[in-house]
Amino acid sequence: MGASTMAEVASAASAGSEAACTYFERDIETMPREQLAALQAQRLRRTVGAAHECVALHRERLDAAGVRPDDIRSVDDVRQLPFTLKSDLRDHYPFGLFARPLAELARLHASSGTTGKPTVVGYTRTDIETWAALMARSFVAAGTRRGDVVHNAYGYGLFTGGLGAHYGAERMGAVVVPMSGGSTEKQIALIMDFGARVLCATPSYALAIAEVADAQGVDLRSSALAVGLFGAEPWSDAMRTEIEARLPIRAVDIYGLSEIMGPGVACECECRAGLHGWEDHFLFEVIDPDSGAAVPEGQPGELVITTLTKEALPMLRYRTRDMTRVTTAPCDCGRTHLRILRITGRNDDMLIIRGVNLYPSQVEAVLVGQPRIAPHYQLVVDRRGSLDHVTIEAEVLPGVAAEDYDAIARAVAHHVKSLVGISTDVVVKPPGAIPRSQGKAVRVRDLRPKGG
Ligand code: DLL
Repeated sequence: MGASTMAEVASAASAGSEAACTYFERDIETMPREQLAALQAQRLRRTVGAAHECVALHRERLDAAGVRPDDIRSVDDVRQLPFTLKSDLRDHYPFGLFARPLAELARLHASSGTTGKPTVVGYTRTDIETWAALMARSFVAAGTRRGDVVHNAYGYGLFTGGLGAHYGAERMGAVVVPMSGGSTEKQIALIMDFGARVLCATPSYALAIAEVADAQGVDLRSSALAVGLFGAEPWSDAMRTEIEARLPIRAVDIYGLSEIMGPGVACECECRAGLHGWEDHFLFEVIDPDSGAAVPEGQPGELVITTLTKEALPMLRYRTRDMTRVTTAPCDCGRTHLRILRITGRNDDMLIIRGVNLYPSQVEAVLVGQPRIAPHYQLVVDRRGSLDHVTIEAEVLPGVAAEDYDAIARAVAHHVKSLVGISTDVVVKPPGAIPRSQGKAVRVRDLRPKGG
């Protein structure tokens, strides 16, 4: 960060200002879009060149498609490039897509899927520095200021959440508490004792923290907490409202994935009108997941990301499987980088129930905020005859009488039918019956026969 931007962050902090327009790297974050596109084109050409030169899989595919790095002249030329899939990483486990020899790397992370080998990602020292700067940018956009105590409850380890948030918070001048997930009672004591102003956690774990605090009689509403950077799993606006009712926090959405970098690929600013995708380092596209064709701006589709500066693991048109919409319309914060609207869910998590597409987050939006229902739920999917069927397992708030469960279940089924358009069974359970997460919540239990 240049001296001038450091001074900007510092002055906002010392004035105790709530200024909506504080940047980490003002010139880049507010760069005119034509200039941004020119920078992207130049970086894209370089990335394609490195991928072609150093990664056999990319070279084979680029050659087969007849694309040479010199053919890349504008950002639109990205459409000539072949897609990269998660299975490509698995098929070339562990290091087959790396563009640098292992000895030139500074760090490895990995994410374990539900099946098969983990996906391994690598970073050079420069990659780690870029990641820290983009996370720092995200922290500042979200409302974190120098000197804030950042309580980091993202898991440390192979998961990118913990270390990604850690380095970013340090980079922008915050004081990090490297808590990781779990030990919820201790988390609460330290949030109170250390005066944390910023909480980093999955949204489901933030709620679990609030719930345990209530049970312990600790009033987190009187804590110094003010900002939450929540991500790593889909969550609804209803969940945001619920978290903000239980914690004295402005809940901000942060997005990322290990294959592209980790947290900090995109983050909401204080306007909270979509997540700014950091376009000087990534090229974002939204495509029709079936045809692969670009969808018009503002239309829903699958997010595809090309890295523009990654050294160790350049990614060409990575199919994220995340469904969203984007807008390049100006944001009130002054940042020019496009905004990704809330991720509705992963393509893989979409259920097709008697012909109707259903994401768990749609059920969440109906469930959360219903009277007498707690914000914890799971969807159980099974097959009845040739049809898929969903049972919603929901949980009541403490103090609800057991004889009311049936009436509550009928009311929930009715709301889901009228708002989402599918018939479900609803099973209402007593408080605490739905498992709580310390990281990414498990929202779907799929009992359908495999391969069918
Ligand atoms: O979850 C990185 C991360 C850590 C992001 C902490 C934000 C905060 P992975 O484990 O590789 O990386 O999982 C990436 O999680 O493709 C999405 O499906 C989902 N995801 C991440 N952030 C969000 C979000 C991290 N804000 C996968 N909203 C992604 C919805 C999200 N889904």
